[in-house]
Amino acid sequence: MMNKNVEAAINEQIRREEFSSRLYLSMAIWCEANGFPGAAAFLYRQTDEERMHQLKFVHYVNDRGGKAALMALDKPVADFTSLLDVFQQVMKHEEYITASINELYGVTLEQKDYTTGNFLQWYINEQIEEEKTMSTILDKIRLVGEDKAGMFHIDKDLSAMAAAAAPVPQL
Ligand code: OFO
Repeated sequence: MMNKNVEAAINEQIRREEFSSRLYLSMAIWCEANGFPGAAAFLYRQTDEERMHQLKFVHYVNDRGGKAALMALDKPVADFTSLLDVFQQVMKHEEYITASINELYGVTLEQKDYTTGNFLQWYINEQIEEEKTMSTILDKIRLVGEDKAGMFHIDKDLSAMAAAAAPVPQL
């Protein structure tokens, strides 16, 4: 049987991952409507990634004899001032998710649930990768500033990144 405190903390994380998926969907919609099809493709893929993160937790809880639970979600922000604004918010959100995964890891240590702590290593590594990717994108956007041609190239880059990325695993 799963430790109840760990189960509750993972269910909270399930909510955060599900919200991440919605937030990136909202950003993808804005990008698509504002002339950034590459950024939109990149963020639509991130939406699927986050759903996969959510499902991975759902299956883990259920497989260990617990019960995954869904919660109400907030309405994500829908308006952005620029592509820079979008990716600044992505970065801020990923930092928040990293902190929440670390907090969850802390709960598993407190509860001496080392099996779940071990399972969380995958998420810890995933966050390192995601923060790195987002910070690279953000650096590029900052570099071109308001330059329209530069922006066009960044959007093309994001499109290529989305096309080259491995398919999101179906869990
Ligand atoms: Fe699941 O939050 Fe980053 O990815």
